[in-house]
Amino acid sequence: MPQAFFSTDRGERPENKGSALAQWIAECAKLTQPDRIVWCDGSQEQKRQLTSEAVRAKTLIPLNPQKRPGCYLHRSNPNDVARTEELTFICTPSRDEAGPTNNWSPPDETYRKLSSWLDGSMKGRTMYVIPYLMGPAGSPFAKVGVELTDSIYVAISMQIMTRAGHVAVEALGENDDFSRNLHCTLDLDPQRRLICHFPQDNTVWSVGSGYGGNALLSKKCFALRIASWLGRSEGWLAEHMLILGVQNPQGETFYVAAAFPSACGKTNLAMLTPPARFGGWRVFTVGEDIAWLRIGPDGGLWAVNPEAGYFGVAPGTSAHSNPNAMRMLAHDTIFTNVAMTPEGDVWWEGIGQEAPEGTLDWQGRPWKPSSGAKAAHPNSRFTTPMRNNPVLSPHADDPTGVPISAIIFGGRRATTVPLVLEAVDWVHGVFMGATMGSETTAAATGQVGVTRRDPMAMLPFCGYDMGSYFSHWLRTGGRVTRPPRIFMVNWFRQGPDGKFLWPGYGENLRVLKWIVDRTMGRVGARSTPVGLVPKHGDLDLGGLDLTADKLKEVSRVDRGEWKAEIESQAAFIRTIGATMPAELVETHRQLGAAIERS
Ligand code: GTP
Ligand code: SPV
Ligand code: MN
Repeated sequence: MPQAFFSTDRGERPENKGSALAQWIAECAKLTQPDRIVWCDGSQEQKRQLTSEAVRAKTLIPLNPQKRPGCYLHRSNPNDVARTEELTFICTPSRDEAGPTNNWSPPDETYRKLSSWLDGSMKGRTMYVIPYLMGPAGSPFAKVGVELTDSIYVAISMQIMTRAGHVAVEALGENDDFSRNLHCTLDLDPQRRLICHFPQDNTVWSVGSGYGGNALLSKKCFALRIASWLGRSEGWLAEHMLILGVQNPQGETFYVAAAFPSACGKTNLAMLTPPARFGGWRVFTVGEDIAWLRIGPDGGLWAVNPEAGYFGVAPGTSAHSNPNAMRMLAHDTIFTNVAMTPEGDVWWEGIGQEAPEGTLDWQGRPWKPSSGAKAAHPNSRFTTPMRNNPVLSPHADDPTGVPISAIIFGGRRATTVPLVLEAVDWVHGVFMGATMGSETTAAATGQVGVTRRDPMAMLPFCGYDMGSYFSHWLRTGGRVTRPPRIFMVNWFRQGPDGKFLWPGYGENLRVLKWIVDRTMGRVGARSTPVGLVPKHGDLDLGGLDLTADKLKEVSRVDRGEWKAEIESQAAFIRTIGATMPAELVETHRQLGAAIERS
């Protein structure tokens, strides 16, 4: 029998034993039979307690407190290092509701199968109850979720990633409208690993994994897959987007939301440091992974970041590429699967200096540069509160969100897609997002570097039929009276030597400047068959070491490459099938014809 008591410093627990929350927790405890139930109240005191417990259990390794105060290293099971898209399911009554791009399984059968795996699964373990609020307290955007987990790493991480504990219980009140997230690591056997979403029940059951988007259920599972479903019926959008504020030397601030696939540059763009030449410019982060967008009373699109922390990619982060991130990671951060130096500091590829002798790799084994293998896992990450970000926007906690002037889509493309393109109107912009491609990365298991269609960077995260999702975007365009302009960018085009042509990172501000100037009608553009591009001289490239040849190559719209792109888009449109909106099929036809004519 589970010893179902709530242990906490403050004795906090659902006041009403008969509440939907208390009942659901009791049901899950009856199934999983934990020895102990710990109610997470979100207090610093409890976080300290849990952290010491995790250190005793060797789940967290304290880093050198002189070099990284309040920082810890976690090493995940080597078989459990990234999201597993092939084990992620949308469980709707019919397959059509999940659509052709999602794995589907029927709800009843899936509940039965997972219940058999979960039966007694927390015996000898603690079940942590984490009530969390997504979005600023008091915001019309905000939603409550509750995650039950047997992982202390997940429990601690959730307190960084979300507004957890008391604030969420307060927001829920006597309401029964909360996302029910049950997570159990079982024995971390990939054969018994499944991440299942039941959108009709606002429920997620995740078993057999303890890492990232598989386990922090507030993130991809609730804030994207389930929330996209809720957004469709409630008339808003849940997107895989960063939100940034860019301030010009005149002191005007513009807000931009950008969707790039996993490990394609959201965190980096969201906290960009402008190049020296752009002294009067500043960038502020509202969000770096997820945006919830609603039409405001002014007819414009408004956005909040539902999260309160960042789960960001470590490799490639340096004082050069992202100085704000390096400052942010100096304290109170959990690092997962990075390398550790003999002095108890962290190290990863691209951190900006050589690894000292005696560095241990992400699995804790002695490592040498000559060993050929990476010291940090390519999907190694940091978990850090947004409060640590030195350029956090003063509006990050604003219940009304921020007004969006531009939406940017972008992928990782070695060829074809130029540095920046502007859509001629909303439908064209939705088409650009819907048909975009990107090369796969280490953020999910599977082959890296394969170009696939990743519509709006939501291929792994849309909780329902993709064609219906495109229609929702088109409908939103019909309702928004002051629509943001839509753009497409590509920081990742390569030269014949396989090197990136565009310097990226802080220099991306040059493109952002053109984008915000376009939204204000302060700069012109040139038409190409695939969209609008900067006129010669309009992109400020002063002080940049970029040859004319490279600039030409990074901006080139190549007829042959685009003919291949059109073919690949056509194949994708066929996959979507009958729910693909006719407007987008027609846009594709027109694009094909324009390229033929060019
Ligand atoms: P997720 O957290 O997986 O959603 O990733 P993300 O979209 O936030 O990507 P992130 O900013 O963490 O960047 C992923 C990788 O791309 C890192 O290794 C970065 O160093 C690299 N990167 C980011 N921006 C640029 C850029 O402008 N140019 C180049 N060449 N690389 C970049
Ligand atoms: C992504 O893969 O897009 C991430 C990391 O942001 S995870 O939380 O694992 O989904
Ligand atoms: Mn992401």
